[in-house]
Amino acid sequence: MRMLYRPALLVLAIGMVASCSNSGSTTPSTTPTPTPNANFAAVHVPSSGGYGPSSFVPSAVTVPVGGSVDWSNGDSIEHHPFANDGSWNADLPAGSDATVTFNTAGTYAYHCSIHPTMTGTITVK
Ligand SMILES: [Cu+2]
Repeated sequence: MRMLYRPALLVLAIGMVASCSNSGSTTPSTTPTPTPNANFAAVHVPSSGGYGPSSFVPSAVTVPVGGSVDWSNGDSIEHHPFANDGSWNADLPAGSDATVTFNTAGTYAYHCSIHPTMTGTITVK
């Protein structure tokens, strides 16, 4: 019995040494930093925004040609970003997101078609 017992102890000891050296050489894991996406701009509609000119936050954003703007509606009612020139619009029910991609350079003033006093500007260049 004694001859069988010793090899088992030796295996256990080697295993402990191996796990110690492994943990000692492991580099600490880091949380990946989100890569800023220059092709994307986020606009938030807060609750109780007052439905005025500062209800789209931020009210002015810039994206490159081919970039997108994503509106997120944190309000409890629907909003509807709508280009003043009628070239695009975004359905934005309460609690939802909507994305519009801009493939033509220009400055696009917009408003909420439900609350026309909510205004903003998208610059595409
Ligand atoms: Cu609105």
